[in-house]
Amino acid sequence: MRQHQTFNPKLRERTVAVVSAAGLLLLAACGAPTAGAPGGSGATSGEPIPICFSVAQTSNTALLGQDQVVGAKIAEKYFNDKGGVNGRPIKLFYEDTAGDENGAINAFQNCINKDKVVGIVGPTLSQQAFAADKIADAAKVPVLGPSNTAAGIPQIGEYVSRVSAPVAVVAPNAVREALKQNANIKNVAVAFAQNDAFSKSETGTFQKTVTETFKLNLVTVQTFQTTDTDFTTQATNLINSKPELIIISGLAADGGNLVKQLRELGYKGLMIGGNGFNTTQVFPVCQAQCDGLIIAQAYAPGLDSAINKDFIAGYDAEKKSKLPPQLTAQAFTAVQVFVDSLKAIDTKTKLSGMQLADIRTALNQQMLLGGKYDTPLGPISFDKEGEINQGKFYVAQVKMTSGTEGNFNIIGTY
Ligand code: 1QQ
Repeated sequence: MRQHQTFNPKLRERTVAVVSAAGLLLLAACGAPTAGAPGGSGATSGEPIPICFSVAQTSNTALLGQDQVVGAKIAEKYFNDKGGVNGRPIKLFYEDTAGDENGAINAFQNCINKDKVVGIVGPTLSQQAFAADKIADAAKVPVLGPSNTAAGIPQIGEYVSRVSAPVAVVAPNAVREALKQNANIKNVAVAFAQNDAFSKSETGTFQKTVTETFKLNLVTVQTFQTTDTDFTTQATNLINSKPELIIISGLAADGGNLVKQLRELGYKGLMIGGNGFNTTQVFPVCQAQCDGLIIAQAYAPGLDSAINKDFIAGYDAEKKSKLPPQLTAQAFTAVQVFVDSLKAIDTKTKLSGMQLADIRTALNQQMLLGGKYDTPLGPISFDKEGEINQGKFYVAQVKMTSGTEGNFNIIGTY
């Protein structure tokens, strides 16, 4: 029943899991015969395999979380229609984390103890991941971050991985594109949300890219809170520092408002928004003033692969658009990684004969084996710490099409 005991030093302490009450329950529930071919299409039968999808469905952070729920719903239907896990369906438990640390901790506890899931996809924010992931790690429940991009996430614990490439890899590309659009950029101003772990991590990357990689002048660093709505002071200070480029690391609501207020106060130069802007939900916030915003991304709808086309068809059926945003693609990918990994485990040792604790451990180990997953993000794998290996990245520029609607047009591929 135990698998791959020695391949990964991170996992070498693993011992055979004791038979827990939860494990017995799962075992008892899993006895039904299975149908459908591995990886193929077909009917599913038997007790569904429980997976938690735990992101922000309420609070300001739901501007980001709603995109993620869409991706999870598409994945749940798509993979179940294709035969689930070798014939057994999956069932996602949508536990709302809201926007703060306590919300994420409560949601994760529900996933682990109430829903008794094999793994958790979530939470939305790195700020929440640093609080909640260690609870799942201590319970030996694999967590797959769908959107946590701060430095240090996979290092939280051996059960923590992510499909969201880190800011250090993704963010610098936005500065490269800005310099292509204006070769005369010399002075750069930045602003970041100082109460948010991702924003602090991302601004560090941006500031280093500006000063060390491109030897530009960092003329001011302004701070704000993710709860702020009035940015008059920061916007005035940013404009007074006379930058040719302003870079903002915040979340959709606060960041979007800062962009809007900068334009309203007369700033005409280029602007980069970080990963917190990577949702179409930011468009109603900054409206016409979103236009021209440059944003680095880890997904492009144009990727030519069968799985990406299927994903886009699922998105189109749901949202009447062929341009899914990055957070939706990453959410789909996270569910896919769990499904593909569970299939691989089940092919070797039937899940129906395993204890819940052993399935959780095997699922974590399976991801860290270094195998490739063909996803809408392209082919990905994980390193031994659970960090994603991804080959291609993109930079988009916002084109507003009406008052509150717009698109992320891909302008660069890296
Ligand atoms: C993080 C992020 C968020 C902006 C994703 C929604 O990258 O918190 O790490």
